[in-house]
Amino acid sequence: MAIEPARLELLSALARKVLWLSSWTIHHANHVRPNADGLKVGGHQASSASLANIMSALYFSVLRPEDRIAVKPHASPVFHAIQYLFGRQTREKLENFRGFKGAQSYPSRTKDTDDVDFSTGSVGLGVAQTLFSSLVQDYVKAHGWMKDRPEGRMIALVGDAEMDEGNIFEALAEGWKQGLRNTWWVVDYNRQSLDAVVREGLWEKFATMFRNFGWDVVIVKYGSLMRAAFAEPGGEALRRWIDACPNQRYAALCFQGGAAFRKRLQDEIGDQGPVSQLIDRRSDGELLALMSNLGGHDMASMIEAFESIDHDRPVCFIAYTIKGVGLPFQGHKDNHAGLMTVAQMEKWRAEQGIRPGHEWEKFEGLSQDTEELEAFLGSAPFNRDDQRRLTDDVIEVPQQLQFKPAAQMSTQQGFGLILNELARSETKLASRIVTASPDVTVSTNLGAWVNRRGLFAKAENADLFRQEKIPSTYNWDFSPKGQHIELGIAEMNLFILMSALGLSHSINGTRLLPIGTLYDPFIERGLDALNYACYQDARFMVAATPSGITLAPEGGAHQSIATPLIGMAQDGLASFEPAFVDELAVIMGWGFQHMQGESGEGGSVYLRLSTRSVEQPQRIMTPDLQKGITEGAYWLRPPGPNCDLVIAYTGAVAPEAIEAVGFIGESHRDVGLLAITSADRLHAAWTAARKLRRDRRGVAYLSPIEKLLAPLPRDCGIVTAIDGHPAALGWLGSVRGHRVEALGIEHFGQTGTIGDLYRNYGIDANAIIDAAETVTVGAPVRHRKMAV
Ligand SMILES: Cc1ncc(C[n+]2csc(CCOP(=O)(O)OP(=O)(O)O)c2C)c(N)n1
Ligand SMILES: [Mg+2]
Repeated sequence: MAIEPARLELLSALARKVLWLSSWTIHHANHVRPNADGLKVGGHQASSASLANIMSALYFSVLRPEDRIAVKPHASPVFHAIQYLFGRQTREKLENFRGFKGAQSYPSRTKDTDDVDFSTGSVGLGVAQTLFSSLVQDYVKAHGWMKDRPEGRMIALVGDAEMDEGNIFEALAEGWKQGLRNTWWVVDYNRQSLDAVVREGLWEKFATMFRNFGWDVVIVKYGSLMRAAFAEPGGEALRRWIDACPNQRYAALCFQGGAAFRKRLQDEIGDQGPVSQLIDRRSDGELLALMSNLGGHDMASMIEAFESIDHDRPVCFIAYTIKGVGLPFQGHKDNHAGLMTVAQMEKWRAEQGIRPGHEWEKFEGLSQDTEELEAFLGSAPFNRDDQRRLTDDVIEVPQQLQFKPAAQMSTQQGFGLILNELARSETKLASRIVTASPDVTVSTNLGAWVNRRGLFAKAENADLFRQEKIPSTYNWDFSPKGQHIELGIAEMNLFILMSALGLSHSINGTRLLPIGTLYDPFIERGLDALNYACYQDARFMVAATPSGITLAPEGGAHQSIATPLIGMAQDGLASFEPAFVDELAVIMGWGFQHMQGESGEGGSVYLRLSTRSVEQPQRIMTPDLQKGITEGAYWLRPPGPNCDLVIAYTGAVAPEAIEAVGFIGESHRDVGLLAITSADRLHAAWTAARKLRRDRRGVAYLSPIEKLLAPLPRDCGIVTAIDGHPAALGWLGSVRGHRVEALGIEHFGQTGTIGDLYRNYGIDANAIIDAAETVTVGAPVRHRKMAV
């Protein structure tokens, strides 16, 4: 369907404006804005220019309000320029591009103010996020929560070198398994990465792969000028030459200009009558315009390509582009961080009829009528709804989550029991929980939940073993009402799915409470995706189990050391490591609320759990105890007035800490036992309290850990113990200046019984006793635990 000439003219004019504004934004930040450091802030003019036309086509004509877009990191200035033209971005923020509180270097859902759908920056993640967001939309629709909202298309603008990131392929395979729809990936095929020119022929392989996974592949190679030239006599020879020209050569010629193209064409095609005439008819400028008129830079070609899609299957558009198109360094392999000089910018400004001092004016230099342009922008389908960011009510969480108690249990088992009780209940909370796991559903104790709530798939698929009456503990029925999403083993996919599910309230207007389970060490496998999920303020709960060396015989290779520190350091993630199941129930209840908290207050939750079965305390869960558990610590045995030793422990080593206190108690009367459920929350509140006291002198507010340690005498020693890196608790000594011996794990990899390993790495009861002696002045401890 041919596009109307008047509309084409307006769109092309706006695309030129977007290229100008995005380049000017970067130029301004580097050459105009006073910069006390004297440093260039950069901004990737070439990388941005590549997408100016494609994104203009999308935003000004193709997109609808329900569509959600992940923009390639370096196209951030293009995104902001488009929002500026729409009236959603301020000139102030553009002038302050890459500055403090200015428009962000890479599109940021949380830090930008102009309606970024997905934060990008770490290449590959935004791309996969669109795929998982589409699956989440299907999930919401299948559960009957879309109401009358139309389905959105999830669209990623992808750099061609971005496709080197493995997580994209992991997502692609998962998407195929789940029957992906409504997803468009638009590849900016400029054949350049950061350092280099993209390997010849790689994209043919990719195109085949996409088709194999059921995607429609649309290649937009030639612009309309090119297509018109191909129709002229000799045009076919020109097309053959273009097709045969290697990436690097084409890029170099685009940089060198029309005269270089002419010489090359003459040398290689020779004097062949019609094609020579075709070339000779054009000036150097016209020839360059023709040769750089690749599909991605041609408005008519892009609009046609987008509008030709009449199905909801996933589509990969491969749009040929030139990196830095229209700028003096177009096509140069070193252009990635290249900036136009002041002189080059001056020349380009004048060529476009933009008067000095009028650079920010929306329609400066355009010949079209201003009112017509404004009206056109105002009527863009993308702007039909006032509010693209949606929301949903907060879901009520009961005061106490139930579980069937047992005298001996592990926290992992407790997690399964708590979810089982939730699965039995007919609450809104239970209906909005979605679980997912990368092939460790059963081994992380989600089995009972899945048995009751079923697996999610768009089509019913009964468990064949059950149909055949073969006994099995697990019911593996798939249906559109199922509430568990079973993933393949890729942990990156788990975290990107958590990110997509955890933004559903904002994207689909339906709040979901996602819970992902995985083995604790594999958090590191998906860490960047976890980081980005938190960065976009997605809300989810991760149960990571088993953890530490406590998983002992299951394999040295699966032991995790660093995760308690990751949990502390990860912004937007509250981390807990309970020892007992009643603590876990309190933490999960708090977690479901925290996941629904306002932006800046709420966040996601990480539970570091264990398979070690430990004796459970028989106690009443008082409000005070609940408070201690969620704030991060409480006294399991409070210190007296003459306390000279505190044992502070976290998680699975609770029995060793309790045992050590028993032995030590024979010679030291006054020993405190501090149960730490969240080093992360304690540390965060302590930091915040110090800041508050610095900022508002005279404020006497103490954080929970300061209050807990306040009664201890100055010469009291503290021994900390955790099945993880000792630094996770070692900081406790800085709170009030107590001496600390921090026990934990710094090496891993050996199998054995829990007893063997605790002894070997020094977190058993005797190690705690030895450490206690080094921090106390009193009599030595007489008894040790006998080796068994
Ligand atoms: C995970 C990750 N690794 C490295 C980078 C640094 N980086 C930014 S862009 C880029 C290459 C971009 O090439 P391409 O995707 O082709 O985009 P283009 O600049 O050509 O538009 C690299 C390596 C990054 N942002 N994220
Ligand atoms: Mg590229």
